[in-house]
Amino acid sequence: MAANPTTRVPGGAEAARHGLDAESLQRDVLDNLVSLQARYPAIATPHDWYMALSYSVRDRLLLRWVDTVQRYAAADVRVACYLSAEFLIGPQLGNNLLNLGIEAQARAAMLALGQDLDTVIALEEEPGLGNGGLGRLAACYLDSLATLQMPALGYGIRYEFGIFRQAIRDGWQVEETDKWLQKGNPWEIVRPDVAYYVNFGGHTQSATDAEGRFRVRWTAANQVKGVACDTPVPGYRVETCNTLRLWKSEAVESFDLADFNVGDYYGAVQEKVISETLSKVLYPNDEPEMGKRLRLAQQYFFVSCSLQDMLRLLELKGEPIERFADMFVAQLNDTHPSIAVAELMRLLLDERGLQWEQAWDITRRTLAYTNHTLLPEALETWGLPLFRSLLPRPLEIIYEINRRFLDEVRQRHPGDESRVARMSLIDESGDRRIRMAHLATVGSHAVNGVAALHSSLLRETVLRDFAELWPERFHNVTNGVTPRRFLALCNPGLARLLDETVGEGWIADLTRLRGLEAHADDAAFQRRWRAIKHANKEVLAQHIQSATGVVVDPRALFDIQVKRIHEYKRQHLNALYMVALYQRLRREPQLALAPRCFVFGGKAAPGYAMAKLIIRLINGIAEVVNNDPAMEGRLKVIFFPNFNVKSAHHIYPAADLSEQISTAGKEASGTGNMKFMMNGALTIGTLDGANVEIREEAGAENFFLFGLRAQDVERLQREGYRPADHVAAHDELREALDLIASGHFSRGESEVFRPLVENLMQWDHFLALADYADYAACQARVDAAWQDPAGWTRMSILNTARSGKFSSDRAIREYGDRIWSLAPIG
Ligand code: GPU
Repeated sequence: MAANPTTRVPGGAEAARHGLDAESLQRDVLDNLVSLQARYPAIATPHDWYMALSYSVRDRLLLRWVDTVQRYAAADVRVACYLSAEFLIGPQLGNNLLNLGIEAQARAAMLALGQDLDTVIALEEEPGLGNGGLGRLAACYLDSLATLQMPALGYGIRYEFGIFRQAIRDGWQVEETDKWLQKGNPWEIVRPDVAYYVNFGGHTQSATDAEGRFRVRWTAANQVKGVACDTPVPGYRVETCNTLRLWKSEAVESFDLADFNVGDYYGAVQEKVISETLSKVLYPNDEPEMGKRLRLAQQYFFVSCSLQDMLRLLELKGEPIERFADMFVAQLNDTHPSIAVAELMRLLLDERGLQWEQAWDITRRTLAYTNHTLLPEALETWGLPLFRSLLPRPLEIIYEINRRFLDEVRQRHPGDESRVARMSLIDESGDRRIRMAHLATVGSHAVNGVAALHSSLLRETVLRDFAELWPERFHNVTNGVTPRRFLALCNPGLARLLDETVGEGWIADLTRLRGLEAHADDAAFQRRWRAIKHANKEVLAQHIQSATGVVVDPRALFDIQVKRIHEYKRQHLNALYMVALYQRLRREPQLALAPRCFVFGGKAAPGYAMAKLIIRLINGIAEVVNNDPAMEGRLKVIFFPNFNVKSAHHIYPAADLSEQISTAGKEASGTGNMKFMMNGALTIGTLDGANVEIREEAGAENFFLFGLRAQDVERLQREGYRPADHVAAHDELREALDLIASGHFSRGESEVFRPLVENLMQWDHFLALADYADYAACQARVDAAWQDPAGWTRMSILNTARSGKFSSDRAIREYGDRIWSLAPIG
């Protein structure tokens, strides 16, 4: 953890008053051990100690938490609500100690109790409430919102089972249930009194109310209750402690009782089972949509609860409904919460009796939409029959929004019916479907992409017509990651050196890392830099050995690709290169190549066969390479199982090379690329997503660039791409594919990888073969650069020094200034 936190917190009497000193912590841990875990030290399990310490830390957050909530309720300020189906928050204990500045005190307290703090921290179950980048981004943004003391709330779903645990058996991914709540969650406070009802199914009726106004009544077939489960989100060394509010579904008792009374006990239980299923499990698909009924129900459930909660908070603030948009802004994290457009309209029209124009004005001023993908297969749409059966009233509202919107389009472009069809909220080309990205765009005052390139492509392709109609609504906010978790917490060795070199201020102002540049060529500083990296690699080597049994040498170049497994991210391009290297080394054992350790990590969606086959391939290559004596000291291949936030803490700090090799134009931003850069890894990458800006910041000479550009990719695919031509033109590539097809990496079974090889030879949708030659050439430049340690270390230092832009603090300031009109209240 960052150096000497004792200097950053109140000391002596001041600390004792806040209960932040080691002695009072020790006392409370003991108390909690008895009063909450019902255990004495002599019989306490390590997990009991974890719980006792976590409760003690949570207690120390409570005062700030309550104060912060009160401040927001009282102040005439706008609150940012971040609506997201995923929050991949990662383990909490270490992070909360860091942000409170009491890590040293906790260490001393635990030591006095005979416990090792790091061991206790390592026991925390990962709250895996997200799939990958999108969910982790939401968590980084919560950390920055609190640190910048901006009034904010995160709203999402409290999944009982998060993302599955990945095990590897015979080289294949096997999914295991994630029972993260089994031993209890000390960070969560359930609030049975903060609960809302959500309608599903049934029918609507229109009638005139007592005042003679037209009103619609939705008679639901089923109601589900959402109960708030709150997690504190403390800022870094500030008084602010924001809230992550996740909704858990419960059965509505009155429904059960009614059925029970008429004797339908099993019917009542059945009803209960359905409503309690709603927040049971996170859908494990990253990007491709799956069109499942329960998924739509989850989305509507958490959006409706969140909007109802905002309306209740408005009342608590004593503000009239007309002021809703002045008091709240809701950021939609991709289209998953985009049903908010229809639901906010419904609440304002049907429940509050507002007129359409006023309700629409409030809705649009409240909502803003972030797009996270251009991949057509990932753009959410819902078939009308499914949508109607689940959400009849929201569907009517969507029809009316669409009618009014298309009138506007027709007025602007008379006679241009193909434009009307393109822009409609309903896709009428096949079976009729609702286009959620269009709904989100029409219902928002701001739309943004997540990296400069992505935002341009968004304006030029997927949302082109909309950008033409409302150019002023379109923005870019390049993603960022929190330097607290992804540098200070996970890389304590480097954090100490940074403190010493540029001062401790870097943790809350990452641009201060620029101060490292002056030391980039200093031989003594370089030695310390390398020693830290080496120590981090030793730690990762230990974890690799315990997870896979394979021993790796920390002196090798650690070449790492960790992220979800996807064809567009091209783990298979990396795999092809490993096979080629293996072949070269087999043929020419004396070849002067730097020893490399390739490390992969990442989950495949359970239904994504090709991604699972890529995992099998990497493990197949690993098995052959790691057991070949001729490869000893030259080449190692590791598939690190169950990549998650917890294991990420050991992986980013140990990387020499960061693989960011997606097909240009396909990765919206990437955020792993930023975490690697901060920790001093050099990037090998395409001009895709935030790589473009990473290269700009680092300097082209400190980045290994290869591959087709986005416009080349587009042209090649338009003109007809022929993967076989690239194979014919490149012996090494052909031999690598042949070796894979031969069964060499599948214990002689040549059938195993056939679908993968055939797919590449015939289609290669993501142009891995077209980029292969340039990738291999670029890897040769990496090899040469590695042979010069001083030059490499200089580049590594400059990458960290110039990573300031990629702090989520910068990103959140941009959202605050450009999209939310929201200022910190310190
Ligand atoms: N992303 Br859409 C996800 O992780 N899941 C999704 O469902 C969608 C996008 C990612 C993008 O792939 C990645 O490029 C980006 O950095 C991240 O969202 C955060 O913006």
